[in-house]
Amino acid sequence: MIEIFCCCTSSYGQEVNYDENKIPSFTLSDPLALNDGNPVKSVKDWEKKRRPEIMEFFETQVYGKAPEAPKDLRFKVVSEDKQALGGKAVRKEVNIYFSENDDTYMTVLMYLPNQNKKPVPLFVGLNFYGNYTINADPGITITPNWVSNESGTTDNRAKDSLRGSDASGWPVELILQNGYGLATIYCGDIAPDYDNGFQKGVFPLFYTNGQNKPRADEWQNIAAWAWGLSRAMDYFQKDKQVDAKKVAVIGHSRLGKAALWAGATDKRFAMVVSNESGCGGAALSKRRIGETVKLINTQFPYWFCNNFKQYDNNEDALPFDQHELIALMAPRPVYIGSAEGDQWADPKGEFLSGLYAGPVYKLFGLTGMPASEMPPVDHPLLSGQIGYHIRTGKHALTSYDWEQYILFANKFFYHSKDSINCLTSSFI
Ligand code: GTR
Repeated sequence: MIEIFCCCTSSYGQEVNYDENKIPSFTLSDPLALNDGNPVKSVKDWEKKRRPEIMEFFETQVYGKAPEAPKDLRFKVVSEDKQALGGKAVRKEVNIYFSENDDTYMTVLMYLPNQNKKPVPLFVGLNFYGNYTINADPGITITPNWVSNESGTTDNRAKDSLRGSDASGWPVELILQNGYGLATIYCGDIAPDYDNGFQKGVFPLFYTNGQNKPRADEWQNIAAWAWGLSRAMDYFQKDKQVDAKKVAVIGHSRLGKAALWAGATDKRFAMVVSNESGCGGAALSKRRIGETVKLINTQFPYWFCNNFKQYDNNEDALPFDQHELIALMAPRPVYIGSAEGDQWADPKGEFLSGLYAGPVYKLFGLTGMPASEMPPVDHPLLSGQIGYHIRTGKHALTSYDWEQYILFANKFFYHSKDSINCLTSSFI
C-alpha cells in the first residue's frame, strides 16, 4: 500500500502520463472473436475455445504458469477461540503446509460470526504486512517471516506494537455483522515481496533438477500469491463452518492483481473483488496512463513472468488486454473498485476493462457493467454482474469499499431483493 504522488511526471527514469489527451490511439481485441477471427457464438464456444485462448495468453505471457496443488498439502488448525472480539466471533488460525516439511506453510487467519450455526459465505484476501496487522486482537499469531519495513518495522521483523496497524483496511465487525466470515493470509508467507532471486517462499519447492529460478513463462510473485489463495480454497472446502460455494476473493492493489488472477485460474471463487488493482490488474495496459507495463516491470521485476517484459514500452504488441482478464470471471460476479486520488492505477482504465468484458457476460444472458459511462464519485454501480465504484480519497482499502463489496455480495450470496439497500452495521 505504497502511496503514490500523482503529480510526478517521471518515475524510474520514465515519463508518466496523466493526460487523457495524450493517450495514443489503440485497438482492443474482441473477447468474442477467436484467434482465427471466427466469432464466439455460444457459451460452449466461449468455454471450450475462446476462454482457453485468453487463459493461455495470461498464463504464459503475463502472470506465468503455477504448479498444481502439492500432493502432500496438509491443514492444521493451530488455534481457536470461540469467544474472540468480545464474544462476537470465532477466531481460528489454520496452517497450510506445502510439503512434508513443517517449515513451509502459510497461516490462514479466520473470523467467523459465532451466532451462525450454518456454514457462512466468506471473503478471503491477502494482507500486506502480516495477519497480526489486520486487527488489534492479541490472539493473532505474529508472523515469523520477513516483513517490509513499510509496515513500521526497521529490521524486517514483525513486532507486537504493530498489532492492528492496518485495521482500517479490514473492518472485521462490519463483515461479521453482515453474515460473512473473513479469512486473510500474509502474502509474505507465500512469497516475500522483495527481489530475492526466487530463493525464498514457495518457488524452491517446485524447482526441477538444476532449476534455480522460474522459467520465462512460469509464476513469479503475483501468480504465487494467487496460488496461495487457491490453497486456502482447498482448505475451505474441508471446513464445515464455511460455505465453500460462496467464497469471494478480494485484494487491494498488488494483492488485487493477485485476487483477479486467482479468480481467473480458480473457478471455485464465486465472486472476485479488485480494489484499485491498476496496472497488471483491472486497468487496460494499452491506455499507458499512470503506471505502465515498463514502469511496473522495472520497479517490480519479480511480480509478473519474464515474458511480460517483452511488452515494456510495447503495449501495441499485446494481443489481449486486461478487459479479457475480467471476462475470464464470467459468469461469476466481479467488482472493480477505484479511487479518485489513485490516478496511478488509472480508474478510467479500470472502469473500461469492466465495460469491455460486458459482451462475454451478455453471452451468458447477464448484464455486465450496468452503465456505459463512468459513474460520478461515490455513486457505486451495484445492479449488474460487474460492480464498479470510484470513491473520493486516496489509494487504500477502506470501510466504504467494503460496504459496497458486501452489498454486492448480498445479491448473490443472500439472494435477498432488499439486500442491496441493507447493510447491517452500527458503523453506518
Ligand atoms: C505500487 C505499484 C502498484 C500497486 C501498489 C500497491 O508501487 O506500482 O502497481 O501495486 O504499489 O500494491 O500498493
